[in-house]
Amino acid sequence: MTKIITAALPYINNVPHLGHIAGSHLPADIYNRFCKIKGEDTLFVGGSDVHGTPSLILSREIGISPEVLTDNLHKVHKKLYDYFNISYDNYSKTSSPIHKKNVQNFFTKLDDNGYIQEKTSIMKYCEYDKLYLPDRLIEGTCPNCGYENSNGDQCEKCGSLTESSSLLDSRCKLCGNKPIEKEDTHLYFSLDKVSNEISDWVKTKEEVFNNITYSEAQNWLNKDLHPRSITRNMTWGIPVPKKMYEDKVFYVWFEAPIAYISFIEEINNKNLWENKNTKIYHFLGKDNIPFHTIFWPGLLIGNGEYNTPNNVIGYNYLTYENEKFSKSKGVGIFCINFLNCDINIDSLRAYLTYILPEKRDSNFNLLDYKNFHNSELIGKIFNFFNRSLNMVWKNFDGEIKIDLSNDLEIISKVDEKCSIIMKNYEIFSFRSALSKVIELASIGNIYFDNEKPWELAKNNDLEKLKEILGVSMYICEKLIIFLNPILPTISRELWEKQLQKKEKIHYSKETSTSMDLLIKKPYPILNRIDDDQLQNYEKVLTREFSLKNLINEERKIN
Ligand code: B3M
Ligand code: ZN
Repeated sequence: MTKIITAALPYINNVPHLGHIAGSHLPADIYNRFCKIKGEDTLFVGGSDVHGTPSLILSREIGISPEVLTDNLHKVHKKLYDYFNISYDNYSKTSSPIHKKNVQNFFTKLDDNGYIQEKTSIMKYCEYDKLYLPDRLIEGTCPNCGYENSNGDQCEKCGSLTESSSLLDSRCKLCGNKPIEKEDTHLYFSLDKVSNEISDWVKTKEEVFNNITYSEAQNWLNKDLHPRSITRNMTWGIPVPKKMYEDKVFYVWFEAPIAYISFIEEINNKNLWENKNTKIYHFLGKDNIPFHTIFWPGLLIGNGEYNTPNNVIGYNYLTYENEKFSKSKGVGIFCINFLNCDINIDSLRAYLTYILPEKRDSNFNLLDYKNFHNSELIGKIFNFFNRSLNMVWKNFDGEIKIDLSNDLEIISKVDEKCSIIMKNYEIFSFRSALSKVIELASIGNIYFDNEKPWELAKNNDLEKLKEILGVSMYICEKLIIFLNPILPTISRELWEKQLQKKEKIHYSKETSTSMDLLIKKPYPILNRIDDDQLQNYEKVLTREFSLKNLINEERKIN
């Protein structure tokens, strides 16, 4: 059995902000790493969503072609996900040749299966810009909630998917003029024809989807699923392989999900997606849920060749100082600034996990980050490592070889906590998994305080001392294993360098009471963050940057 894990494909019209990391890349990465410590086979893919109007407009603004723009911004994105240690097996882009072929074949199959229809309708046309206006270039009042600056494809405020033709009093986003109406013929995917299958499929996910995913999907099913247009009047995109449509490209939301399949094919066999033993997990933010629970399964069902996803793990929003992160409004922390900041990335990942917007929106706050780092990570977890390792080093030259079958009471308490942590990871409750890991460290600290090994050392009761430290190292090992998905660098260093373990980090349910370790001389793992440092982080991280300069820099490097 292989698990395919994906994170939503970021649009390539800016650099990512922390909300993107917390809302898809990081949780997908945590899950991938968790599966690995269970010894499972996974492929984790993602990539840049390069097509669509926003990147086209940006390229015009900067005065370069959309290819040059997105190729270079793609590199910046890739660099940042590497920096955050996102363990992609393939981070690709939707301009890849395999993807183009796959999208065209996917479409042809849908067409052959009778799920594509033509529809002539009145489109918005801007006489000033001489352009049929794609959804993204139209704004107007949302027919659902009345929000005045709603986009033509999805209302930012209520999240409903609108067709631009349904917007009230629409305006051209480029020039602000009112577009005229002009006839044009487009291709539509007959979502209505698969609506029963989609609804049956969503029903099977009642106990599987998290609350936000299930309720968003249900909201959608309660509306009429009608045919959705999948072609656009543009040149930047994947050409439609059908007579009379050669000058049109596919709508980004039609082709982007197919990229998951393409990115698997780039590094493995596409058949993997068709194999009934493969399981598929999509991680994404709230606004992407309808596309992944309705539209995408609809496309897969219509195509007929591929498996539908096993789970869609949707996230709420991360806000920054209580405002929504927004690339366009410049609110929040732009990941590009991390490249000039000496913040410890594992510790930041841990904080993001601690506040992951799983059940509701959550707020990123630097002071809160500092407190978490100092009191939870250092005060509880690393404090326990330090005190245990130091005593092993000082009293036994780093060697602990002992049978712990007399300590089953504490060991079973630890194992019980481990099963709870496993369960939490298993059901994608990563916040709670981390809280339970912190509780496990507290079990260790309380044990240590009660047993007072420093007194045993003073009284030279070495046998008893060894036993207490043996139990402590048992807890340390478990901590390292369960910290690995969240703090991959530190946990690996502890495992390989500090504990000098040869085998990979791996969790096994069976309790093994024999402890046989030879550790290296302990060294400080993480330092506390003080107020000056925090101020400095804030200054660096919220720094404004020019996208144009960034892209020009990137072009120079390459
Ligand atoms: N690019 C939307 C977004 O970045 C879109 C996701 C595609 S996932 C297939 O939020
Ligand atoms: Zn215009």
